[in-house]
Amino acid sequence: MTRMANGTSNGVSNRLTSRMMNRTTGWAATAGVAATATGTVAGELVAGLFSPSVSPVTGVGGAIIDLVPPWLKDWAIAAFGTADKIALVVGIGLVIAVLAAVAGILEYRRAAAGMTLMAVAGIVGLTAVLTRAQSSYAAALAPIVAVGLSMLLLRLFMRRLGEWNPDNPDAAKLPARRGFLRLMAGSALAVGVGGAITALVRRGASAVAAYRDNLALPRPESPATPIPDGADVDVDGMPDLVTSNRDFYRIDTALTVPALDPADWKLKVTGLVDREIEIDFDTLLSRPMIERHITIACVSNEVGGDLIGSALWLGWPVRELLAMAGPQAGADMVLSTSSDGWTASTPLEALTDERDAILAVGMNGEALPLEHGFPVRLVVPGLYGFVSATKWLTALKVTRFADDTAYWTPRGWSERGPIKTQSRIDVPRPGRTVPAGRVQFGGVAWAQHTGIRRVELRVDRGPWQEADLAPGISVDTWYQWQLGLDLSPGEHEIQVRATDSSGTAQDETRRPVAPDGATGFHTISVRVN
Ligand SMILES: Nc1nc2c(c(=O)[nH]1)N[C@H]1C(S)=C(S)[C@@H](COP(=O)(O)O)O[C@H]1N2
Ligand SMILES: [Mo]
Repeated sequence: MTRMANGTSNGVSNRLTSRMMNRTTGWAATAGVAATATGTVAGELVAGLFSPSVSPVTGVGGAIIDLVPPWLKDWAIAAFGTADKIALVVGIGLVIAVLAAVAGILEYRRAAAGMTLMAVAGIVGLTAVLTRAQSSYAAALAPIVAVGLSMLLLRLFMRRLGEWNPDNPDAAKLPARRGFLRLMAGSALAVGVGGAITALVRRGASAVAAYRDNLALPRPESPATPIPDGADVDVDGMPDLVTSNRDFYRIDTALTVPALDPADWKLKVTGLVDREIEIDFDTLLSRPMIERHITIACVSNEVGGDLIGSALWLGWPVRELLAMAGPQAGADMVLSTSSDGWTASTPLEALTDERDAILAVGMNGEALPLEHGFPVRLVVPGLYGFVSATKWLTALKVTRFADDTAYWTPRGWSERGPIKTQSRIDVPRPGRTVPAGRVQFGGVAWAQHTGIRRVELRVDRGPWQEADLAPGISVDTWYQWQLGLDLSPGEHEIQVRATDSSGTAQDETRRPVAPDGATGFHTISVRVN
C-alpha cells in the first residue's frame, strides 16, 4: 500500500525489474550459459573422438531412459512419438541451460558457488556415463573436459563482468565491457565451430553406435562350456571371473575409435591362397557361431599388472574361413589388418588348429563395443593381443614371416607372442596392513591354451605352500586361487608362482615386457599388526 502510494508508475516498474533481474545478473546468467555451452560442445567432441559409444549427453539421456518410471516413458512416447529421443535431448539441453544460467548468477553473487553447481552437475554426468553398459574409462574424459572447461570459462567471465559492472551508469564506456563481450563472442564462435566439427565426427559414430546397440546377435551353435561350480572363489576384492565390457582393459594405437558401418564392412582374405575371398557382415553373421570364454592379455602387462581380461566371445572360427580360401604350402603367417592400418602377425597354425581362434562379433552377450573392435575382431587363445587380437578387422593376408612384418615388429617387439604363464596376487592389495593371525590371499593365474595345474605362495622366501586352485572355465581362461596364511606381526614379502598343466613352472627370471612379455614372480609386501 505505502509503496504503491509512494512510487510513480515508472518507479514501480524500475524497482520491480531491478529486483527481478538487473543488467549485471542478466549478463551473469548469459555468461553461465555461454561457458557451459562451450564446455558441453568440447565434451561432446572429446567423446566423439575417444569414446564414440557414449558421450556426456547420450550417457545422461540413457540413464534417464533407464530411470524414468514406465508411466512417464509411455507418456513421452505418446506425446512425442518417434521424436521422443530428440525431445529428450532437447529437454536435457534446456535443463542444462537453466542450470548454467543459475550457475552464472550464483557465481556472480558468490565466487565458487556457480562452479560448485557445475561440479555437482559434472559428477552426475560422469556417473551417468560410467554406469552405461557401453561405457569405458576413456568415456570419463568427456564429462571431465566439459565441466573443467565450463568452470574455467565461468571464472574468466566473472572476472571480466566484475571489472565491467554493467549496472554502473558509465559502464558503456568502460574497456572492461569490451573484454567481456569479446570473451562472449569467442565463446559463441567456439560453440559454432566446435559444434560443426562435433556434428561431423559424431554423425558417423553415433549412427554406428545406435546400429550396434540394436544389433541382434545370432545364437551360438556351439555354446561355451558352463562355468564350473567354485570357479569364482569367494574372497573379497577378487577380480570378476568374467570381466565386464566396461572394466575390460583397452589397448590400441587408434587416436580416434574407428566407427565402421557394418553395411559397408568387408573382410578380404588374400595372399598365398587358392581362392581369394571377400565376405560381408551379414554373411559372417549367417555362419555357424561358437561362443568361448577366452582370457586375452597385453604383452605390455607388467608382472602383477591389470592389462588382462576374460570375456565370453561369440563368432565364427577363423579356420573355417581360411579353409574356404585354401592356404598354400609354404605359408606360415597371417597378417591381419585393421581399418586404421594397424597389423598383427599370427602364426597360420594358431588360426587353423583346434584352438578356436574366433572372428568375434560378440563380447559378453552383446555386440563388440566400438572400442573393442566393432563390428569384427580376432581373438586367438594363447597369444598376446599385439600378435593376434586385431580390432576393426578388415583383411587377412596369408603370407610368410619371411615376407611380411606387423606393426609392432620394427618397433622393438617380437614377431611372435605366445602368452607367458603368470600369476597375480589380488588380495590383499600390495602394501596393505592387515591384522595378525590368518591372512586371506587370493588372485588369478593363467597359462592360456595349456591350463594351470598348481599355484603356490611363499612368505619371506620360505618354502612354497600350495594354494586352493579353483577350477578354470577352460584352459584358455585364467583361474582363481586362494590361500589363508598365518602371519606373525611385522613386514612380510609374499610371492606367487604358477605351474601349468604340462608341469612347467612359471619363469622366475625378472624380464621387462619388451620384446615378448614380462616374466618373474609377482611379489608384494604386507604389513601385519
Ligand atoms: N586395430 C588394432 N587392434 C589391436 C590393437 C591396435 O593397436 N589396433 N592392439 C592390440 C593389442 S596390443 C591388444 S593387447 C589388444 C587389446 O584388446 P582390447 O583393447 O579389446 O582389450 O588389442 C589388439 N588389437
Ligand atoms: Mo597389447
